[in-house]
Amino acid sequence: MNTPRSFNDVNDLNAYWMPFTANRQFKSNPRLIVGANGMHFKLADGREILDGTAGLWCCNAGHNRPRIVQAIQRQVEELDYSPAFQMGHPKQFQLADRLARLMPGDLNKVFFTNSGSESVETALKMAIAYHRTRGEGQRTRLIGREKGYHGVNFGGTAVGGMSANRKMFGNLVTGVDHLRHTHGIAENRFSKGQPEHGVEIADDLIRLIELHDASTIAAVIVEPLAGSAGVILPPKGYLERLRKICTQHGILLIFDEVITGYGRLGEPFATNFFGVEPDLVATAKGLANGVIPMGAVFAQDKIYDAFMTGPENMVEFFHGYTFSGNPMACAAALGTLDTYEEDKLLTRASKDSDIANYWQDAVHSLKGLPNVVDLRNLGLIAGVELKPRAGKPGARAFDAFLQAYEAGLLIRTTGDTIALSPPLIIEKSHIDFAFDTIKTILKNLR
Ligand code: PXG
Repeated sequence: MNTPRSFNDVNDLNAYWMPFTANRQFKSNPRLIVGANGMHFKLADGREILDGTAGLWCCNAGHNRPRIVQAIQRQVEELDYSPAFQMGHPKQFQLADRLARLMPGDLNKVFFTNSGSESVETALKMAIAYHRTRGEGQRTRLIGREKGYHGVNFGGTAVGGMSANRKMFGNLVTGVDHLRHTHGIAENRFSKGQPEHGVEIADDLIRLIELHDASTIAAVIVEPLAGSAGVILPPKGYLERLRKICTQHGILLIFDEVITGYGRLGEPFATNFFGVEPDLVATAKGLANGVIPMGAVFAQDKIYDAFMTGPENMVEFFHGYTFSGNPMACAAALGTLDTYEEDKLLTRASKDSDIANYWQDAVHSLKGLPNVVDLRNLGLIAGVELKPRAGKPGARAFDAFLQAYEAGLLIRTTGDTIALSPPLIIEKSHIDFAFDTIKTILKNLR
């Protein structure tokens, strides 16, 4: 097979419209990945770079893990595809069962999708339909949060709260309102782990209930920890308070765990980590280690049961995807769960573990460097917030991204925040390299 090793022919770059990418800038100076192994990507020029972002928060077990590769190879020879509707194959049931066992509480029903965006749409539709099945069809309103990111489909864009993602796309889904975000509370700057201040922001939900009346609200959706908008942590007690208000008013609580799921916080899910059980959980990314697109929505038993009422020959939930639970994705996810289990990855960065403490110390060692205005961390996540250049938001952090790439480290930037979310197999030597590299860059970045 002919693996392209360079971008010699400029015309080659024209056809591909790249997602969430500055296309013209990229194509003028492309960055091509041709291989990966463990903690590293291999570039077209032969260099290796440390993966500080687990791909896009998804390769939690690191790259090219043998169990996952073999699981897919075996599957493709055995059963390539089976129809997702009115037919099943064994691995769907095995996988759902294993996942339900990982998730705490009553979140025992699992619906498969192909991405985080699809998981979000699925959860939102489940919430609205659930109320209708119970005779509360007037509960259609969805509440999201400012700075929230719930993927790019219409429902997720509507409940999301990043204006760049919303402003081009018209009215989106109507009947949506937003809580305020919890970013930028001055007293929380440079907090280690969960910040102390801001629990009262959860009371925004009471304000929205007073405005719209609880009887019109189907669900509240939040990321337990917001990744895309720049690593925004929930203040202590905040998620607990949201849960309490939702319960009091018959509103479903949806956690979007697309980035927090599968060990990112040192527990299988943020639901475990924070000890707060939502009614629905949207996941994707780490489920199949980013190797094959896959998502899963977890629903409490009571939600599934509410649908199981009509004639038994009738479809109960008119929703699903051609590739829901497809054999290759299920095989990859089962191989992923085996890998997580064997390497104990889902709890590797648990609170006060050696690696979580080392990570936290490394993050906060950046305090005092030029333009660093806040540092945030939880589990194996870090947010390094830089002061924006006057009139050029995002430019300083993007320069840091380019310099890090040249120096052998892959980071993500959103606005002027550097976000780090490495594979959970990271060792101390990698952490040293990543933060030494960032330190050198920040010392000299203008
Ligand atoms: N919800 C959340 C919380 C996410 O972070 C999605 C939904 C959508 O998932 P899909 O699989 O449809 O992309 C996401 C995706 C970043 C970054 O660097 C984050 C995401 C995707 C790409 C980059 O912050 N999150």
